[in-house]
Amino acid sequence: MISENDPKIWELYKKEMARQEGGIQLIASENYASPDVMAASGGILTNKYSEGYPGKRYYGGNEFVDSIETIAIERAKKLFGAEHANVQPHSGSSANMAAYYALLERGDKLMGLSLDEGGHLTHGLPVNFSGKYYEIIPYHLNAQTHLLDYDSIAEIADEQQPKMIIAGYTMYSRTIDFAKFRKIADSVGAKLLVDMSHIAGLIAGGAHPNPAPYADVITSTTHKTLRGPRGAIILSQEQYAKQIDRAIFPGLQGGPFENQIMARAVAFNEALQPSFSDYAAQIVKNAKALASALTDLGLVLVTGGTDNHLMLLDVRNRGLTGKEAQLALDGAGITCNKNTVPNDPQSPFITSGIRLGTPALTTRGMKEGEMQKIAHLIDDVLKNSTSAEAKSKVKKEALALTAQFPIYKNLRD
Ligand code: DSN
Repeated sequence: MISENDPKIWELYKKEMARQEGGIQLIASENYASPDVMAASGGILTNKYSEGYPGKRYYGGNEFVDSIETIAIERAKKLFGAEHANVQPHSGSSANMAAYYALLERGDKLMGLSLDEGGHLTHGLPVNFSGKYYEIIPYHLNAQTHLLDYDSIAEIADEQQPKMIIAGYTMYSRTIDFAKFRKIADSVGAKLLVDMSHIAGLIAGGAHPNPAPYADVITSTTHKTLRGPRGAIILSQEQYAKQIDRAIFPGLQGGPFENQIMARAVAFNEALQPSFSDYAAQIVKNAKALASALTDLGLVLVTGGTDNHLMLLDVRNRGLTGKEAQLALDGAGITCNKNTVPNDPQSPFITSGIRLGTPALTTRGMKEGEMQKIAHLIDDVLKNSTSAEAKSKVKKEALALTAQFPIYKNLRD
């Protein structure tokens, strides 16, 4: 019992539990994993060493772990229609690192969307390993529409002849055309890597096109829209199976976290159920409802709306930076993250925008009606960001709203 043996930590854990239960959680990359997923993640598989792969381990006692990992692999393949799955990456960054390590040579040209326009650290930030070990060729969103500009991507690819092109983003609210990316990659003989971390749950539930028919390799975290435990997977065509597996182990990792792999298996099973498609569809409906309610209130959304689970709010017309907006919302029980907008004059630590996403609220059972209410709460805070009274009023309303949609009520105390 942590409460008795380590009360200091337990008190903080209880506060975090109350925060997750009582707050309006709009961080687009977070979700509420099921009790089954969390039980697996915190279970006895945490005790086991299993370097290697099912049937080929360096330690004894892996007969049951082998079966669990094999089930996780089979479920991942089925969920996304992939030829090969590696379920061992500890994180999305490890997964991307392994994919590059498997398919590129150091110094090769790697082409991805620049971070300040929606890319990821591992897609080529100069201070990240990706920016240090590979020659990064950034591509950009269209300066007017802020949409992916496939013609410009094709031109840059033609000029630069990259070895790999990355599709997949941390902040892009529109559908990605994987067929167009395949065509561009083929035109220059590049590999196509899709980092579907953000949209994996939408893809699993049929609410976004599946990259599997087009990509050479797909990487994904498992804890975002997919609603599994923290961690990642790599899917690939069979021809890359050996290279990918060797890149993860022994290339980059030692013992896999079999507790997390079991939790991934449980999450994949949940995502294979028909109800998960309803969940994925509702995430998108909720995002569209939130986007449209915010727009009606005079707030500005980059690209004017969303096709998926997230949106980017440019808060400059409220006289705020992204950092100020995030802080003000935090003070009112609404959690989101500051985010750069295209051509942001502010630094990534200040920013001019906030990113909002609906996966977690949708898991709670909220629907379009609640999104309307939440848009008003956000608007109230952004209009009165320095008023403690206004924030306290919104916080009470947020608590009342979330109380109607309990998430872990049976796990408390
Ligand atoms: N940190 C993740 C996100 O919030 O999008 C990306 O790794």
